[in-house]
Amino acid sequence: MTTLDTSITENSYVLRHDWTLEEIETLLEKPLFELLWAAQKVHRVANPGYQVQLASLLSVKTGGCEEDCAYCPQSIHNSSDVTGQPLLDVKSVVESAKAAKEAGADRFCMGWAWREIRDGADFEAMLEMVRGVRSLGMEACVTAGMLTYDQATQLAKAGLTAYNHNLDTSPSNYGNIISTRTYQERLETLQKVRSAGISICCGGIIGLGETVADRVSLLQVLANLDPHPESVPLNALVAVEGTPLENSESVDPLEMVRMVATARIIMPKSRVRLSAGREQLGKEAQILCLLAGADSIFYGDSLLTTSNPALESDRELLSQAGVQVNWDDYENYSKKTSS
Ligand code: SAM
Ligand code: DTB
Ligand code: SF4
Repeated sequence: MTTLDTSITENSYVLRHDWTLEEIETLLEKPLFELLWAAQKVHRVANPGYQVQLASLLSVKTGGCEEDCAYCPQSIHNSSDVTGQPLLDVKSVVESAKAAKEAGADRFCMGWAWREIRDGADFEAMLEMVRGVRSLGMEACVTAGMLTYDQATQLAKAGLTAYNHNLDTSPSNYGNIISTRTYQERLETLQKVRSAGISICCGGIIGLGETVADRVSLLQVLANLDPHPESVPLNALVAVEGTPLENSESVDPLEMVRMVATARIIMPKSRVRLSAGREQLGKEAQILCLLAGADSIFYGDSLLTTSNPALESDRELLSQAGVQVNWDDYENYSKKTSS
């Protein structure tokens, strides 16, 4: 029996960091039902009693970004650049986090359309926002581009739970999507975050025109990080007008199901987040993703600059799927406001 067979046929899971491309491709291309069954077995053993975590997103600094990511409406290189948006202040960000908590979110993710963090008033405000979100008893995640080790340490001291920094696609496809930074720079930032003691949120996007081999290669880089990223967001491209990818063919929803299931098997204990592009997936495919081991969604009417399913329709989706969610804050708040 090969290592691959033993990782997924027994009622146990293994944390490995030596996944080969062949092993990952074999999983990704398995007959769908076999893949789903293998992913479910791993998920139930690795994460008994798991709940689906609701994370809300807020764009603190929108648009005007110097990087040239081909998928992103916030890049100055794309004609969709969302300009003229002032930076949000600490009070309004913490208020949004409170509202997200009352709607049922456990985690609050804040985004800055920056190439890198620079020291100064905006960074001090970021630290204050992190402290504010943490004081609500929520997990706090920041995504703001590259940073120095010293900045990572200050974020850790402020109580930051996780830093989101995606690898997006395979090393060999990266240059086709972004030319203003390298894969190596991404990996170095992740290393700084990790050594400061902050957990890593790192994933990618499908639908960028990549091949199956690119997806396999992205998954291999993620799974061979040691330890695995604690959080792995999987996005389906939201094709935004004015970006070079605006006319990309839409992703077959089952491709996302396969990505989620494979990620679950090779990174058994990581939180796999079904991220951007849920509106295009449809209800049934989202439920299949939850079945395949996705254990988080972005919850809230908007992502950073694009829309996301409405809160009410997500509550219905989660209830129809029959998954466990920690609704304590939502229920307490609803009781308080209705009495
Ligand atoms: N500037 C920071 C950075 O790039 O790390 C943070 C913000 S950036 C918007 C966060 C992530 O959102 C990107 O790495 C990418 O994976 C995802 N993203 C951005 N635009 C997207 C789109 N149109 N469709 C799907 N995912 C997208
Ligand atoms: C991630 O992987 N996806 C989220 C979060 N991390 C920051 C962002 C999705 C952005 C989708 C496009 C937009 O709304 O601008
Ligand atoms: Fe800037 Fe991030 Fe958008 Fe790239 S993905 S253009 S780095 S905001």
